[in-house]
Amino acid sequence: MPGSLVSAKPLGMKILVMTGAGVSAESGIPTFRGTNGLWRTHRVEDVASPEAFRKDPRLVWDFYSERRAKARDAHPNKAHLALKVLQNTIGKNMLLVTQNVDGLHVKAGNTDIIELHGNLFESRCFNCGRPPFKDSKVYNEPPRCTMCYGYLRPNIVWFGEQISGFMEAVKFISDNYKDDLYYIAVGTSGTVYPAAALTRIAKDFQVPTWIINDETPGNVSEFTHFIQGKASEMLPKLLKDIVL
Ligand code: BV8
Ligand code: ZN
Repeated sequence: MPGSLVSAKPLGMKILVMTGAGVSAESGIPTFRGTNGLWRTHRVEDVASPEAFRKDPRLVWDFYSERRAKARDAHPNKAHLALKVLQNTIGKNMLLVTQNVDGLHVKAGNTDIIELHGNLFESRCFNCGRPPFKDSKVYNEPPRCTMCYGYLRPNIVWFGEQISGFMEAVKFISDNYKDDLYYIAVGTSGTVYPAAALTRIAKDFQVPTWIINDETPGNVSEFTHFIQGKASEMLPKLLKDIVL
């Protein structure tokens, strides 16, 4: 295990964890850009933007219903569970930020999660301002809003849409960078912005930046430590020094 966090004071440590699709790969959820990635079989512009939805709401709902069904039956793996144990141990000194929409961190029991790109198990109205609501239904055709009869949409942040919670994550870095703060990314190619910008921001605050990834990510130079390997193996090992 190249390096470990054991030098840090476990209980004084603060950790911002940023997860991407790779943390859920071993739970059977396809990633986006890896082998068999979702974007290999679907063009982003056809299924993950408001324009795509306007053009073909049925195609978009087929894409998200299929992912909802898969994620509904998926279970957290050891990487998700290690983050739950970490939160049990250091509580508010940990902030979990995810790009994932699969809900597996919630299933693992983590709370106060920043879901930058929304949540597959919520829907909202594409037309009126009706707030998001819990929805794990799989639809054969695009559902209608009971308030305005417009189309419902998954409560997911599509390309070209503003993400949520990003500034909260930046604030956690600026509030804590002087107090033994670590930034750990897990299973992300660092391709999508502004989520990927968080690594750069942590580095600019001289925070040690770690990544666990099974391949070298495109933004590897922004990390002080790169641990190559599977999230479910490497993350529990990396965290064991803090949690035990
Ligand atoms: C915005 C919801 C503006 C959809 C997602 C040109 C240059 C730079 C940026 C842009 C550009 N053109 C446009 C942009 C902006 C754009 C963007 O970043 N595009 C990229 C593709 C170039 N961003 C946006 O549009 C964002 N919004 O900018 O709005 C704005 C501002 C103000 C006001 C209004 C508007 C919105 C981005 C959000 C898009 N939505 N998700 C859905 O999920 O269906 S993004 C999508 O990518 C997922 O959320 C996913 O999580 C995310 C990032 O991907 P990763 O999680 O990193 O997954 P990936 O497959 O890429 O990588 C997985 C990694 O894991 C791999 O490296 C693999 O090796 C590794 N791995 C696999 N298995 C394992 C593993 N590692 C360890 N263990 C394993 N077992
Ligand atoms: Zn409506």
